[in-house]
Amino acid sequence: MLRRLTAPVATLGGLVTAGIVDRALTPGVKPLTTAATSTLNTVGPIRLYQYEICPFCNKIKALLDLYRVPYETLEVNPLTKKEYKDIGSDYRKVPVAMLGEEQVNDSAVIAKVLLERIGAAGVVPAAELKHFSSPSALEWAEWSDKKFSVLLFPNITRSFSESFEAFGYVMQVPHFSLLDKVSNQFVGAFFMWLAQDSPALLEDLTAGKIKKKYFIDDERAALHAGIHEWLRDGVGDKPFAGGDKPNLADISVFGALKAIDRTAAHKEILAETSISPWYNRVKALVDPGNSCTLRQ
Ligand SMILES: N[C@@H](CCC(=O)N[C@@H](CS)C(=O)NCC(=O)O)C(=O)O
Repeated sequence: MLRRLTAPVATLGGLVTAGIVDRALTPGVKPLTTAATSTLNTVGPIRLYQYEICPFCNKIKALLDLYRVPYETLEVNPLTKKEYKDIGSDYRKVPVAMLGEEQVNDSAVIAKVLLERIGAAGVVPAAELKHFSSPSALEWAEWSDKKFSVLLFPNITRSFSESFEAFGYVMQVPHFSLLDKVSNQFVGAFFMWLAQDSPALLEDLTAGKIKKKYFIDDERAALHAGIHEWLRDGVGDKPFAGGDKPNLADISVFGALKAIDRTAAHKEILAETSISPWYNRVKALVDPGNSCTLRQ
C-alpha cells in the first residue's frame, strides 16, 4: 500500500516565485491546472535533482508534464555535487527523485515508481497506464536510454564553443554562486571539449570515453541513424510510438532531444531529419515545464 504524501505549502508559494526569478530556465511556469491540483495530495511532493541538459532527467520531467503532476527541480552542481549533501546521497548521478522523504535513484526506476503512484492516485486510468508501459514501450524506452541518449553528449561537445554553449545553462541556475557558474561553464566546457578527441587519460573522463564505449565514430551520422531507426521502427506510420497517445518510449526519446534544445545541434537535427512533426506532436501534449512549480 502506498503511503499518502502531502504536498508542502511552500511548493505552492514557489509557483509564483519560480516564474519571477527563473525565466531563464524556460519554459515559463504556468498556473497549476485542475488536473495537477487534484494530484497534489495523492502523488505527493516530488523534487527532482537534475542537470538541465541530462536526457534521463528530461525524460522524467516529460512524464510528469504529460500527466500534469506537480514537481520541483533542484539543479545539481556537476563539479561539486554539493546539493546531495542535504539528502546524504552516496549516489552521484542524476536524476534522483525525492518522493517526500524517500530517495529513488535511476530514471528507469523513478519512472516505474511514479507510474505506480500515478495509477494508485487514479490520475490516469489503469488501462491507459498499461498501454503506456507496454512491452514494446519498455523495449524502446530502454533503447532510448542505452543506445540513443548516449549519442547526444558527443554531439554537443564537438568544439570548445559548442561545449561552452551546452554548459551555458549553468549561468542561469538561481542557487549557483558566481564561482559555481563560471567554474562549471569554463572548466566543464573545456574538459568536455578536450575529451572529444583526447588522449586516453581524458577519454576516461567524458565524451571521448562515451564515443569509445559505444563505438561511435561519426557522432552526427550516428545520431541521424538513431533518429531514422526511431521514426521507421519505433513510431512507424502512427502519430506516436504509442499510437494515438505517447507512451514511455515517446517520452524517453522526446526527453533526450529536449535535453539539448538550447544547442545548435538540436536546431540542425530538427531541420535536417524528418523528426520535427513527431517531436512537435509530443511537445504540444507534454507542454514542457507546465507542471514544474519551483526551479532552483
Ligand atoms: N541509468 C541512469 C543514468 C544516469 C546518468 O548517467 N546520468 C549522468 C548525467 S546525464 C550522470 O549523472 N553522470 C555522472 C556525472 O555527471 O557525474 C539513469 O537512467 O538515471
